[in-house]
Amino acid sequence: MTTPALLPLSGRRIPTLSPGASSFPHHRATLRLSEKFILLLILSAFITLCFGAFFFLPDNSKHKRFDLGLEDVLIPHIDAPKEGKHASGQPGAEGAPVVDQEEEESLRDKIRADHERALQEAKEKLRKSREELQAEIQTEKSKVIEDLKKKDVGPKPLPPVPMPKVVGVSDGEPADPDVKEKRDKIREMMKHAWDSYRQYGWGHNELKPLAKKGHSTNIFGNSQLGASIVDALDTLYIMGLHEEFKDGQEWIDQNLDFSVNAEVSVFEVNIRFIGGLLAAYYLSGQEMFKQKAVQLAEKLLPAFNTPTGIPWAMVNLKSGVGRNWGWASAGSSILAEFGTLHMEFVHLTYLTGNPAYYQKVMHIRKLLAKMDRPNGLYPNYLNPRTGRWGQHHTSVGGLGDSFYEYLLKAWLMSDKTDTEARKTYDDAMEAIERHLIRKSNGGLTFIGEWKNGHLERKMGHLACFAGGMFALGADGSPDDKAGHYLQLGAEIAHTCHESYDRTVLKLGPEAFKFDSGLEAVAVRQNEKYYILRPEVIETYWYMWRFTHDPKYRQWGWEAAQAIDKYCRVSGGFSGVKDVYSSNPTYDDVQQSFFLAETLKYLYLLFSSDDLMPLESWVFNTEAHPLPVKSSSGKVQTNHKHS
Ligand code: DMJ
Repeated sequence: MTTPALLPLSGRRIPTLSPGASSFPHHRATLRLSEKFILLLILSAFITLCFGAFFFLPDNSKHKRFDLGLEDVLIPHIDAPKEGKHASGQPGAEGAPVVDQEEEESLRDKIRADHERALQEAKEKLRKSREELQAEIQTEKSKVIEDLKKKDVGPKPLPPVPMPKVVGVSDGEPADPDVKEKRDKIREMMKHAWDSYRQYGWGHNELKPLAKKGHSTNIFGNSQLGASIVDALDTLYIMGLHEEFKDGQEWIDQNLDFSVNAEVSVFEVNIRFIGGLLAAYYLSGQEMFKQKAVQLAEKLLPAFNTPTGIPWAMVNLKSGVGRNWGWASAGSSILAEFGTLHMEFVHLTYLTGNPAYYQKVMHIRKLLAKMDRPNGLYPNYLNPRTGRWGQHHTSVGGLGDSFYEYLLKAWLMSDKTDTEARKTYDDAMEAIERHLIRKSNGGLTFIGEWKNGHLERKMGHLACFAGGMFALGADGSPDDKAGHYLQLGAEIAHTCHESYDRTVLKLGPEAFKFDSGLEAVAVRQNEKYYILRPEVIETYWYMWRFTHDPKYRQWGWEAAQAIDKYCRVSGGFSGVKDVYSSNPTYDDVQQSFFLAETLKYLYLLFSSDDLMPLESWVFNTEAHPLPVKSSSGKVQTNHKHS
């Protein structure tokens, strides 16, 4: 018998008959073929059925597991058989746990419902498009990464640096009971300012003492950074208001966050926040303040990314994008802003070991040293793109002031080793004396403003700080001119006192003239306001420390009384709009510098000199004390006053 040979699959199947089969009709062979096909079909249907049965019919073992699960769920119910639930009368049923059928059914229903819900969720997932699912997975992934990052990103560890022994933070209680009484009054004013802010403006930058709510300005980027808390901390500490200090410390620790989308003033944030935090750190020794100062300083660094390295006036804390004030001449940066970073940045490098801060401020100094100066004067405006001066305006008041102050203080803070800073200061003072300082017809020494080759005989309240600066810089001035500078300081103090004394409220105007018979009085309505500024009182304090002439305490007390009488309201202290009016209106702002500076200088004026001695501490332009650093770069730790 021959068997049909199988042809390659691609060929037709043609049976090859054995010789004995040659008589089979052709159609019979065809019939057999279709039978085979039908058989094959039946077979495959059967196999499919078996598979189906195997996979889809209920599985006993699964049932077993389900039952076990169910038993587990039921155990608590059957542990204690309930009355009437026994299969009474049945042998062996006595005491045996019997499950209520209804109860079992309800549990089964619950489990079924759970399964249904899970199935529904799975179906919904499957209905989503590939893109939607991918997006969901991506979101989940990023969330996990973010969570991990949050766990990892604690404050960067800072190198250990010697913490100075705090020098001269004594009680400073004056021996004279009358002076003590005055000092107590200043502390009470601070309490009123702080408590009011605590009650009505807590966490906001400043306070509206009449509206009794928070206040802010664009210098803080309209975000709630608690400027008054940071600015007030060291004053609270120096005054011994420790509960209040702790309260502020806690707020800073828990709430002060610089990862905010806020465009802030680099200068203001530096002098108020970095200065305030550093001073709080040095006074209290609390590491947290240092950490916060460094976190903030890192956010300011992108402001220096300009073609010249002269920083932008403003920087966005989140994006790092910088820009300048719209009102500044030809897109310029401001001398008093980019020139008032040195003290804080030197300390930042010391505390972090990161040279970037020091390099940035030294770069500014070097760049300025190379520039031509009209009449030896520094114009207030400098373009950070071109490195050229803007308008040739020079001022020791607004827009220029603290640049000169920081030259002198860089020298003092370096324990008088930064002689380059001292020389730059001396040269600047010489040019200022020659071109800006004059005596009025009535014999008052004033500092005018230089505008395009012309001297404007007007002095701003801000420029009154210079009396203190001249006194502070007297020792160490060239050609033994110490006496001359101390005298100049005294004359400026006198002029500024006159600007207060010639008003109705005995508070000084924002700017005053020495022209056409006018002597130290404001002319324009928009120069008659007093916004709780410190500069005149600051000068009284420095003059007091260097001369101990009682008139400075007297003048300081006059100012304190006037502030208490005309600026105090139930919700704090407010600026006034016209110091020449016996019925002034309020501006409804309690400035943060009132707590940082005005009240601090008043308190120090009525304290003994061993509180914050000037040989050991240098006050930044917001009155935040920073310790003197010796030539080795270390913060001074031992001092005769300690
Ligand atoms: C303070 O913020 C600082 O003293 C700054 O240097 C200029 N003046 C204000 C207060 O008047």
